[in-house]
Amino acid sequence: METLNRLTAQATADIQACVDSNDLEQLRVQYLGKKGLITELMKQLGTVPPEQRPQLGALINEAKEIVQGLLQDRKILLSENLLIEQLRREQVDVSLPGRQVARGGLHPITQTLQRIQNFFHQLGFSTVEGPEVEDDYHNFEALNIPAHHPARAMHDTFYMKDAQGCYDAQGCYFDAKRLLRTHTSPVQIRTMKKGQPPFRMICPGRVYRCDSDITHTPMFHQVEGLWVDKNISFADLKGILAAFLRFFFEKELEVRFRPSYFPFTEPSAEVDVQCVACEGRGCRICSHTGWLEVLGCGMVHPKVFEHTGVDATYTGLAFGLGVERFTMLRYGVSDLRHFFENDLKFLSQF
Ligand code: 2NM
Repeated sequence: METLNRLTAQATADIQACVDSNDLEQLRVQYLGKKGLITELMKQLGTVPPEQRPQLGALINEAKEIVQGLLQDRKILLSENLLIEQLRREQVDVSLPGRQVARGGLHPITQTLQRIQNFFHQLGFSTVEGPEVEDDYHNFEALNIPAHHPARAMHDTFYMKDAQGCYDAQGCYFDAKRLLRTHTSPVQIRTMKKGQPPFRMICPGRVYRCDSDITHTPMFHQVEGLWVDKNISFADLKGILAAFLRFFFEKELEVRFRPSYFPFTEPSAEVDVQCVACEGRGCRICSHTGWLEVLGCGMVHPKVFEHTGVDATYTGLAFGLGVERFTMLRYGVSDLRHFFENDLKFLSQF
C-alpha cells in the first residue's frame, strides 16, 4: 500500500516535471512498460495472501489508470506546446512591405520625344527616320549650304576618316567624305527626293556636332518638321508652332517670331516663348528677359525644292528644335550633362 502510494506520487511528480516527449516515453516505459515499476507490482500480486489480492489488484489497477491518464494529458500538453513554439518561430509579419519588382521607365529625353510626336501625329504628321551617317550632299548641298559656306564651319561636323569615290553631275570623279549628320534635315531631303508632295513629316533623332561645354554635348537630339502642300503659308507655321508650344508646356504662354536667317528657309525666324519658369517676369533661366528662344523655323527655300524635285506650285513650312533643351525647360533640369550620365538617382525622378 505504502509502496503503491509513493510510486503513484513519484510518477505524478516525474510526469508533471517532464518537458520533452522522448523523456515522457521513457517515463511510460519506466512505470507501465513490460518491466515497469507498476507492472512489477502487478506481477508480485501472486505473493500476497489470496484474500488480499482482489483489493490490492484493484488499487494497483487504479494507480495504473491514474498514471496512464497523466501520461496522456502530459503528451497532449507537450505536443500543443510544440505547436505553439513552432507557430511562434515561423511567424510572418504580414505588415512588412512586399518584395518590389524593380520597374524600368523611359528616359526623360524619350518621354519628350514621344510628347512632341504625340502632338504632331494628331495634326497628321508622320514620323520618318533616316541614317545617322550621311554625306555632304544630303546634309549640306541639298539644303542650300554650299562648300565653304560659313554654316558648314558653324556646324562643327564630324567627318569619317576614309573618303568615298563619287561622280558629280558632269561625270567628274571626286572624293566625298562621309559624316555624322549635324541635323535631321537630310531625312526630309531623302523623303522628298523619293516621293511626291504633299509631305507632312517630323524627323526625330540623334545629331552630332563637334562641340562640348556646359550647354553643348557632341551628340544631342533634334526634331525637325516639314509640311509641303499647295498654299502652305507663314500663318500656318505660326499657328502650328504656337499651338505646339502651349501643348508642350501646358500653359497659355505668349509666343513671338523674330526674323532670322537659315540657308534652307526664306523667310526664316527664331521662335521665343514666354519664360516657362517665371511666366515673363524675368528670372535667371531667361536671363531676366522674360523670353526663351526655343525653335528655328521658316518657309522652305526654293533651292531646296529644286534639289528635291518639288515643283514651284508648292510651298512648305519647316522647323527644328533641340529635344534636350525642351526637356530641361519642361522638368526644370539645370544641367544638360545629367541626361547622359545614367545616374538612377536622376533618372528615377521621371
Ligand atoms: C530648322 C530651322 C528652319 C528645316 C528645313 C528643312 C528642309 F529639309 F525642309 F529644308 N528641314 N528642316 C529647318 C528650317 C530646320 O532647324 C532649326
